[in-house]
Parts: sequence; structure tokens; C-alpha cells
Amino acid sequence: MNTFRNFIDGDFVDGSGEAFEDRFPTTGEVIAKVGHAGQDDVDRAVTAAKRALNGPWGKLSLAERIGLLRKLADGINARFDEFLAAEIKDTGKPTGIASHIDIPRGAANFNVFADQIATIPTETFEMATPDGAGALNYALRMPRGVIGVVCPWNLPLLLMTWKVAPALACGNTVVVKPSEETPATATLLGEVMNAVGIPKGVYNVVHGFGGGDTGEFLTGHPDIDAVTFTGETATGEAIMAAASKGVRPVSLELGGKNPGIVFDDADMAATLEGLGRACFANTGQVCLGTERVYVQRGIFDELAAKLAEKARAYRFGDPFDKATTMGPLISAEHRRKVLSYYDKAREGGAEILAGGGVPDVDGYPGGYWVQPTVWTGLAQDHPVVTDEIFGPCTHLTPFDDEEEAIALANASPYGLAATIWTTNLGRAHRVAAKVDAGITWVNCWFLRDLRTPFGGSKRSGIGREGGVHSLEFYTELRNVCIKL
Ligand code: NAD
Ligand code: 6OD
Repeated sequence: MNTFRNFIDGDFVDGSGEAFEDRFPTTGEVIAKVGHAGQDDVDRAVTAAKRALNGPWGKLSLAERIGLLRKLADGINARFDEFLAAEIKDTGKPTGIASHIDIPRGAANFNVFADQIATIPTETFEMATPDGAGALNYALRMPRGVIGVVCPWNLPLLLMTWKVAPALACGNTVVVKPSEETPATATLLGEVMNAVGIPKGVYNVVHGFGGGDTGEFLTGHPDIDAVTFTGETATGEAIMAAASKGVRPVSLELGGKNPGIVFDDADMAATLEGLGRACFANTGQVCLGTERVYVQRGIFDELAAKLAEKARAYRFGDPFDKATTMGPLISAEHRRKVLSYYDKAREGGAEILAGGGVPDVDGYPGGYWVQPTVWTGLAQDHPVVTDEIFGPCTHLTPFDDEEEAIALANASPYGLAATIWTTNLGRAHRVAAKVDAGITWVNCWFLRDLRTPFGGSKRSGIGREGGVHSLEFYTELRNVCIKL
């Protein structure tokens, strides 16, 4: 059986905690043991990261650092199939998703931030002085130090490198705590780090759980200079509280209950294709997914019937088989949570247009399957309509006009992402400006330009990452004023 060890100071080590199990969600079988990092392991990882910061890594020129980032991208691509298999085994996600999204983005993140750091300027201000000599101000972009990176399980390599790549580009070192559900690709990346010559201690991985365990040891560690986190809103609150000790900056990419708004002038076929992915892709385990759809009344019945048809068309099964289009949920525990909402919908009198239960998947009785599900008929304050479920399910509500659609979309404490489906350009602009969301997609979904600001409003997070915004978080600007 495989073992995923912690990666500390360039070495793979067992942790002082009791090893835990990693399961294949498609079968429920244990596929690996995971070395569990205790407080002492976290201390060693942070010390190693600090040493590297002030040692070999800190001494590299920007050009050398950029060269290493590009080698990391190449290193992932050179072992693409290994990363792909590792991600699929950890998550059960179909190869069609992992090979087109997770692994390519895992590599691309390093190239994108190599480009960014090479080209982003800092400010310069000339100023007058009373003696007429003048002064020149310029800003230096300095690394923040040791960054604590805490990640979720839904897009493990993609979301981890989304933070590690800009952190390293800016000259920081990192200690990563991957999700306990998905330890594989973060560990494999340690091998690539060594292979391409990243100095020891620059990238460290500590495995374990969250509160009261490895995650909390890391975010509470006094020598961590900033914390970047992606995960649930409640966890974000705990991490923000931990980071407040020592006044450390945090970047929080949190949960969502994202609305989609479909106007009666939308291109039906294109909408169904995009909206279908927004509702069901990755078994609904995407923070940007659409769990509330508002549909203009005139096309409600047609859209509802066709979206339900789409939900029924998914094929479950072996994730390595290209014909499989939907994987299981990540764990038995997460399936219990998702199914509790399927129960609540039924008990609340929802009309179930598709799914609503657990499929029988031939050959995989132990997988954490649920059916893609479409409901309608629930009140806007029903938990199915208000809570992030993080499963392949969505609730449809009709609306009459633009104003009502905007009000319904905004009636949520979350504000991560929204989709608008319309062929009326004026309406697209008007509505996009009024929807409370960090990211609004018009006639598309999860179309990513990595230079753009990414993050949530309201309870969906604090801060923006992507492009220059990542560099803002992972560096500290220092002003130098020179009297001439
Ligand atoms: P989670 O919050 O349960 O766990 C995320 C990570 O935090 C894990 O590594 C976990 O071990 C760790 N953790 C948990 N409690 C901790 C604590 N007290 N201190 C330190 N670390 C702790 O989230 P999850 O279930 O892994 O992921 C699903 C959630 O992530 C959903 O809510 C989803 O919306 C959100 N998400 C958001 C984005 C985004 O960009 N906004 C992206 C992906 C996922
Ligand atoms: O594309 C990204 O950069 C990103 N952070 C995606 C997040 C997806 C959430 O599940």
C-alpha cells in the first residue's frame, strides 16, 4: 500500500501523529496510509521554511526564481500521468475533468505567476522639497516570509498551486496543509521540487486534520507570516481568528451559494450546456457551482425539463474510463451531508425534477454516489435554497423581471460567483453590475483568465487572488524616499 509522507526540509518523513487512511471515493477502499504531522513536525517545517527564506532561496535573483518556477511547470507536465492518476485516486473525479482542468492548471499556475512577477512594476513618485532639491520615492516589493497554505479537497493540485505558485514567485517559502481527504498530489509535488532543484525548506507539506490538529498547529504558529486559505466559511472564521494573533494577513476564499439568472432571451442550447456544467461538474463540488437558478417565467418549464434531462444523462463509473462523466462525492461523511439536503428537500415538499437519491452503480457498490438532482417549489428561506450543499444539485425558481431576479440573487449572505444567461448586451452589463458577487460570468462558467481578480464578497471571503492581486497578498510593499 502507498504511503504519503510529510515533506519537510526536502525530505519525506513520517509524522509524530498516528498515520491515517486515504480512501478511493469510487470504491470506498483504503488506498494509502498518510503520515500525520504533529506539532513538532509543524515546528520543524516552519523552521525549515524560515531558514530557506533567509538562506539559499532568499539569495536567488528574480530571474533565477522565475527559471525555477518554469521548471516546476515543466516538471508537473513531465509527470502528467502520475499526477493525473494520483488526483483521480484521491477524488474519484473522471479523467475527462482531471486531465483537462486539475493537472493542466496545476502546471499553468507556475507559468502564469512566473510571467506576472517578471512584468509587474511598482510605483515611483518624484516630489518637490522646500529646498528645491526634490526627492524620489519608489516601492520595493518584498516577500512576506513564511506562508501557511491551507487547502480543500475539491480541486487539490489546482487550488494548492494557485497559492504556492504566486507565493514562491514573490520569494516566500511555504508550509502547505492539504486536505486530509487528498494528500497525494501535494506530496508528489515535493518530488518535483527536489528534482528541479528548489532549495530544501522552500516547499513543505504537513498532513493531518484541521481544528485541534495539524491545520490549527500551522495557522496558529507564531513564525507563520501570512495565511492563505480556501475552504468553508466557518473554517475561514477560525483561521482568521488564529491569524489575528500576531496581526498576520489572511486571504480567504470561502464558500458560496451561487445564483444563476436565465433570461427569456437566452440562447437555450448554449445556456443548458454552460448551466449544466455549473450545476453538476465535479459532482457539484466546485465553490463556483450554481446551486440556485432563477429562470424567467416564460421559459421556466422548458429550461427546467431540459436541465433535468441533462442531469439524468450523466454516466457514473470507473473514473479512468473516458465514458464516465460523473464521479462520486469525496467521502462517506460528505455524502451524508448532501443526502441530508436531499431529505430536507423531499420533506419540504420540493418537486423533484431529476434525481433525488443514490444511483446503483454497477461494479462500484462502495462508492459515495449521489444522483444529480434538480428541484423546484421550495421557499427562498428553505435550507436547500440558502445553504451551500456542495453536491450535484440545484433549485429552480421562476421570476418575472430583471429587478426581481437581482433581488433574489442577492438575498444570500454569500457572494462568490454568479452566472447570467442572456443575449441582451445592455441587460448583461446592467445585471452584472448589480449582482453581489466577486466573479460574474455572462453566457459562460468557470472561464478563467488567471490575471483577473478572483475572490468572494460578503461571507465568501476576504481579498482577491489572481494576477497582480496575488502579488499584492504575497508581498509587502516598502517605500523608499531618497532626498536628492
Ligand atoms: P474545510 O474548510 O472543511 O477544510 C479546508 C481545509 O482546512 C482542510 O485542509 C482542513 O483540514 C483545514 N481545516 C479545517 N479546520 C481547520 C482549522 N480550524 N484550522 C486550520 N485548518 C483547518 O473545507 P473543505 O470541506 O475541504 O472544502 C469545501 C469547502 O471549500 C466548500 O465550502 C467550498 O465552497 C470551499 N471552497 C471555496 C473555494 C473558493 O475559491 N472560494 C474554492 C474551493 C472550495
Ligand atoms: O480557478 C481558480 O483559480 C480557482 N481558485 C477556482 C476555485 C474553484 C473552487 O472550487
